[in-house]
Amino acid sequence: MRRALISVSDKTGIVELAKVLVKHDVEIVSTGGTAKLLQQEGIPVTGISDVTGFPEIMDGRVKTLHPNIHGGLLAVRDNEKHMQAIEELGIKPIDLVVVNLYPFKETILKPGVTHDEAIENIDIGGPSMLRAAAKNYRDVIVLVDAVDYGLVVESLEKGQPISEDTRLALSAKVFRHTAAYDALVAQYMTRLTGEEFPESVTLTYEKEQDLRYGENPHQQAAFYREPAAGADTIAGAKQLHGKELSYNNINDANAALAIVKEFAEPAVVAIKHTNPCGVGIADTIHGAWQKAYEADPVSIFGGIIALNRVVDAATAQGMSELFLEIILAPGYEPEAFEILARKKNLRLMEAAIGETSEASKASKASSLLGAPRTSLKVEGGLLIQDLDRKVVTAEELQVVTRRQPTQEELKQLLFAWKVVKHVKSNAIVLARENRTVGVGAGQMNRVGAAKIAIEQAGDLAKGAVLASDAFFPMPDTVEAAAKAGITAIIQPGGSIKDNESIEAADRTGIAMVFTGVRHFKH
Ligand code: 93A
Repeated sequence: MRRALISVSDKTGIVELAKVLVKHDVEIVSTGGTAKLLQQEGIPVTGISDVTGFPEIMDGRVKTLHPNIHGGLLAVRDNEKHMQAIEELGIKPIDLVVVNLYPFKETILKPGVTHDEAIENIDIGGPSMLRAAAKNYRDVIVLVDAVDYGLVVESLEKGQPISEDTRLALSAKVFRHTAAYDALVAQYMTRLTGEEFPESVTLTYEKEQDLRYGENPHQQAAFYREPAAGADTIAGAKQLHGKELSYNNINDANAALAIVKEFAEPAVVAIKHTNPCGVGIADTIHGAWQKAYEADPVSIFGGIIALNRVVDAATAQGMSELFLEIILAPGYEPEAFEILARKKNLRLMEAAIGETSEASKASKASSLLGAPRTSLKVEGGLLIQDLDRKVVTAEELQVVTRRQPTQEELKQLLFAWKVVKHVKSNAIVLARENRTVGVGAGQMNRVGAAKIAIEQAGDLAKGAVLASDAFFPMPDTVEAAAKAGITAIIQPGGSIKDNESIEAADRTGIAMVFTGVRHFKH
């Protein structure tokens, strides 16, 4: 390390760092205010103008924006042409950049701040240097955060070079920092234009469309998509026909997609208010449709349907007899499309789901940007978490009752478990013969959700299985299930009163299995 460029607005820790650099014979190049501070501390500094051959002009708007700086930052050290070019022009390599930016955020948060002040605090030269050094991270160490100064101090004191991994981490940190900095500038500027949702204009989202309204007509809304949204996501799905999508449509279709993607076999999901009202699986898509429909012929009215196979004519015919909002499928046979497209408003969508899926390709593309996440906006903040993609297999189940589930019960339990994961908590799903027969969603107590599901199943509750998204705090749900004639239960387990639920199951001949996994969805 021969030469460092230091240009900081926040001067915390800079003198200490500079002293160590000088001790190890590193030349320091610095801008106006920073150079002044270092010189006051008796630290030898080369002024930026001595390097650029230009004075800092226009109140500092142009001080480091010069090839003598950027050449020194961007030259790749083992590229002969690069090194020859800078040498011929008398440009010296810069090995360390320490920059933090004009305090834009602090400025716009100041009471009574003027627009001119805000504008003056948009840093141009600083991000340019940071980004140049971060791009060339193999050759240049870049520090944007005083917390990291110690890395350089330690490296110099111990005579150990900074590893490539650390350089990469420092580079990534810089790009995150400059991206966030620019996002805030973008938000500030956008707000001034009077456009809606400036807070959504972040670096990672692109506006897809304004929506007529939000959840309710008095709420304004818009839809933004991630640039790399996969073809198996609602943002990546294509609308082929029908009325414009609404806010609730998009939300519901998203929920429908998430469930139908759980299944490898032909599956159909009907959604109402983001909860499944009917899910069916079968050997054919038409069979699956019939099961999903029969699951709850009342609630499906106005529903959103997702299918994981190309829609055939028979299925299209069945669906066309109902009022539906959206159909989402990997494709439509021509005749099926013709039948459905007769309905002017029915939204027909294509997404890469199921066998014919582009999903693997799409998810590979998005995996470059990390694991899929989900977020929930709270007032003043954002909660972010991994998408719940946990899958439980038969081998992972722990039978806790005297009676083992039969093969058929086991199959239905695993089916119900896949569905209950997507139902709002407290959630109870009853299933039999490869379809749901009762869904209790979003209740404030678990037994309440069970009662709703049982009531909906009616006579079909007898002989059905039950899935619960979380453990039973007391044995009342098992008792209600037994009374209704339910024969098997799947639940996470883990309550301090598990034994009371197990006893109730044993007493009534129910087979119960624990997953060890909870699927809250709020
Ligand atoms: O006005 S700038 O965008 N133009 C520049 O060329 C430039 N170079 C460095 N701002 C520029 N800087 C910024 O000045 C740095 O990012 C740092 O925040 C600040 C340090 O200035 P000083 O050393 O005069 O306190």
